[in-house]
Amino acid sequence: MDHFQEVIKQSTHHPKPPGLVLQYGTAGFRTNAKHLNHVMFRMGLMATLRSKKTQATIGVMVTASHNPEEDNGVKVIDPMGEMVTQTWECYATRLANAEEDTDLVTAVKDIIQKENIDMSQKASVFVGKDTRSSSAALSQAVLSGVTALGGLTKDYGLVTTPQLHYMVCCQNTHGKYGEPTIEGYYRKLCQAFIQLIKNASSWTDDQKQLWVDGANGIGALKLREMESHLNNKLQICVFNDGNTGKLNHQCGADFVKVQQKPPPGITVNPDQRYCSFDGDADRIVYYYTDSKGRFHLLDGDKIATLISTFLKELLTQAGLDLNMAVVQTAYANGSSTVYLEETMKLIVKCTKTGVKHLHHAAQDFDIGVYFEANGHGTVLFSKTAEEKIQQLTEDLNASDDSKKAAQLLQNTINVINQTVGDSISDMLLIEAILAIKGMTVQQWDSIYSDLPNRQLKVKVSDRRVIETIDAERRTMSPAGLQKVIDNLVKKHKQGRSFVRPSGTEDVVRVYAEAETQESADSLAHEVSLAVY
Ligand code: 16G
Ligand code: ZN
Repeated sequence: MDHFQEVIKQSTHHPKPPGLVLQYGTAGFRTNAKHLNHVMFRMGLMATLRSKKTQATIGVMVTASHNPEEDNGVKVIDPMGEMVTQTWECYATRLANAEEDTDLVTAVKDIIQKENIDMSQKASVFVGKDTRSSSAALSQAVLSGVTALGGLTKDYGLVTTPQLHYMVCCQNTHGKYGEPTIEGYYRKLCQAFIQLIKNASSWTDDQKQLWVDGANGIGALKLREMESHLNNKLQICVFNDGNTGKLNHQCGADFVKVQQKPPPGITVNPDQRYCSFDGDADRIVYYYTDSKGRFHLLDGDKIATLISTFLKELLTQAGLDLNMAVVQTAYANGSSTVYLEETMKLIVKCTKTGVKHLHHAAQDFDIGVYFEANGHGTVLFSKTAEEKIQQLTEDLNASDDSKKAAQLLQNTINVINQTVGDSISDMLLIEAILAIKGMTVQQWDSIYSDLPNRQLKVKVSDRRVIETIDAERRTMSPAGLQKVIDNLVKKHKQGRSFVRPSGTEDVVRVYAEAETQESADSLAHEVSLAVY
């Protein structure tokens, strides 16, 4: 068959380093960029097959998110803008590790047969890349893979990960979700933002100002592109904009969250709002320093709390009977869970780490707010929820109050990127909520107080011996480990701890929280000794 000959021919330009074994992990493939050319070509092949199978456009994003500049990676995006399904993750791993040309063709044929793919179907693949120096060549390799199997490509060039998810969803919903262009994305989000804050108590010029750490990456670039669409309603001051600094180096959401401090080199003034994006702009955390110079982090848990509180108030005001839940992972600060369940009376679900798990769980509700503590998250609205909200905005018999609430809900739907966590979209929603509520970042922070916590990593000979259950909150093996952890936890007031093998690094992660920082630190230390 022509296609397979073409695959073999083109594949010689993207040779696989012999013996190299990679796995499609929590967020795709991720490793040093020099090992990835063949993987990119093969993901181009896979996306084409997936497109033929689903008869829809598929996305391929070249990025390694918050990893260092010398790494790169790739994520495959399914028709509705979500992460590719699990069965296809296995195909991805198989394709990436196929040793030579014939093995590669066998792997391709296996997928065609298992999935019963009609190869005469058309295929269409959208490709995007982040600002890494290796991304240009790697995204070319993806494009070659698509072409080798006769697929059509659209190269979006430099985009954030969530922008590419958005384009794929727009394309496959025939414009119902929006226009599949960068301009269309800015227009939709910014118009919704402007509508949201239309009746907000007026912000002073100072309050309109938001300082954004662009992680020296794509987010910074895209914020600048978006600026003109905001009609000066928000003044975004970007630092770590990539002009001098290195991508993700001493900056970005991951740095700020893990180090619990602002990126060096900027003066964090009290009473100003700051936020940090990560390298592909799908995560966001906020922070400020108080008058005593103490640093305060508002992570994904605080963001989920702000958003779900806002939405719950609107639902009550609108008189809409829609169920809402907040989805978290084991990393969610214990105080946030207690606050959401006991004070807000919201349903709280806990899933395994990794966006796809949270996303999936959030789909079970009319409104599902999901956030990982690290700042990745969004809000999902069911079709029913969207319809009921829409109807209420048009209901001639509805009270002004409930109509106003419905209108705000409608604009919230439009400002949020429902396909995946999105720094830009989350930022606009958070800014709008603060403006509408006339809330300062300090007031937001004081909704509840985080329990002191500590994260550690432990290097072990084989991290896979650790098996977890109960959304990673408990270990099942090695035998006896959980009992030891339980006994250690008992020694600390408000203590909680868990361990899990990382999905992105060859380490075991340890999390501990307790009443005081000292206690959290020693609990984390004791548990890591038990793992070692
Ligand atoms: C990936 C995940 C992120 C998760 C992290 C955990 C996506 C898009 N990203 O970056 O959600 O928090 O992995 O890493 O799913 P770990 O397994 O090394 O702790
Ligand atoms: Zn990211």
